[in-house]
Amino acid sequence: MTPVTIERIETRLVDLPTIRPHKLSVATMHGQTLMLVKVYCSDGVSGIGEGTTIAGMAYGPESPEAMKLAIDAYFAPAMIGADATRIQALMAHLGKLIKVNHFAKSALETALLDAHGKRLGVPVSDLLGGRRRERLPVAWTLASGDTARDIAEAESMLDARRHKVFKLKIGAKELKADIKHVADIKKVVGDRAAVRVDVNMAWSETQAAWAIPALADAGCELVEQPVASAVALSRLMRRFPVALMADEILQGPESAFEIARNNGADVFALKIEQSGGLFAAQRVAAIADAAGIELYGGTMLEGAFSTIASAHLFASLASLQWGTELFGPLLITEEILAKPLDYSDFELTVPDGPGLGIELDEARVRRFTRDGLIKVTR
Ligand code: MUC
Ligand code: MG
Repeated sequence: MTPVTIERIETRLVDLPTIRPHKLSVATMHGQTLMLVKVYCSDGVSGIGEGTTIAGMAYGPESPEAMKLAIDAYFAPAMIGADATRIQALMAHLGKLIKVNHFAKSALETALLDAHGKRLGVPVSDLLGGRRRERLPVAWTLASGDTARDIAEAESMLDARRHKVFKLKIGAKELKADIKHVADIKKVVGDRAAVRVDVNMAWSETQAAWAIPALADAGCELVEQPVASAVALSRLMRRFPVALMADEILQGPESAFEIARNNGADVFALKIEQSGGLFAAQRVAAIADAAGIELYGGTMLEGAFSTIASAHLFASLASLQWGTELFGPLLITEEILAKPLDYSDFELTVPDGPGLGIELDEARVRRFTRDGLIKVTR
């Protein structure tokens, strides 16, 4: 049998506005940039992957521009001519040639899985062992920076049956102001919705030790990445009646193992990009399961391609105790797919077509593409 090889790789940056400013402790986002990569194979099949981060370089180590450059200059030349069907072997080879660059690796692995699923006529979830669920619960982040506006947004999400779990972004203001913000929102939504917070590493350990009990009293059930240090997070564990979640400190299987070994979190925010791809995220999930750590399907506020790649993985996991936050496409004003995703009844339907099961609306996306396409061929 002639091997199926990679013939051409295209990358592009797509700049899209957000529906409102999205305020995190580290930055305020007004738009989102998707780095889309398309891998063309010798059998005529192609696949699309996405690398997306939050607020340029304010959140993670790779900017969209850096992901694109790394693919154009380093990954693509090493991939052209390689067997497109031996995805794990190819990713292991690339791992030896190129250090870290987790987001770029996740984008490329997604594109290869999308293509291979299309080639075999199966969804990506089948390539990951098969889905255990068709629909995923999806949380929404309230992050307008204004309590009244967040309450109005929560009410409209509940009315539309879109979300009944709300993550509040805190850490930019004084502790007391943040706690009041959380308490005010929880008071209004009551038992109709769960309230969680993400501090994005903004607090010192002593600030966290003071604030977490007050958040628990306010009805908050989960505190995500309150401090920057893994050691400090592990010292905060088991002191409060709320779950503590690791996000930024979770950078793939090795860090997952270290956190687990040090009893460093109750919950992992599992992210395909931060982990270094879908297979790496699958290994993070296995470590969590073995250590008795619970799982939450996280997001980098990605567009449809990385969101749906994540959905295929999350649908295949044995445990997903805290649901997901795969709402990224809903934060963007523009629809980039030929057929929109199904968000309904507080959940997202995992597409069941071949590959990712979604199709890019090329004409639409071209309008938002920065500087045109870059192609790398042999
Ligand atoms: C993060 O820190 O978890 C996820 C949801 C959101 O609003 O921001 C992201 C990143
Ligand atoms: Mg987070």
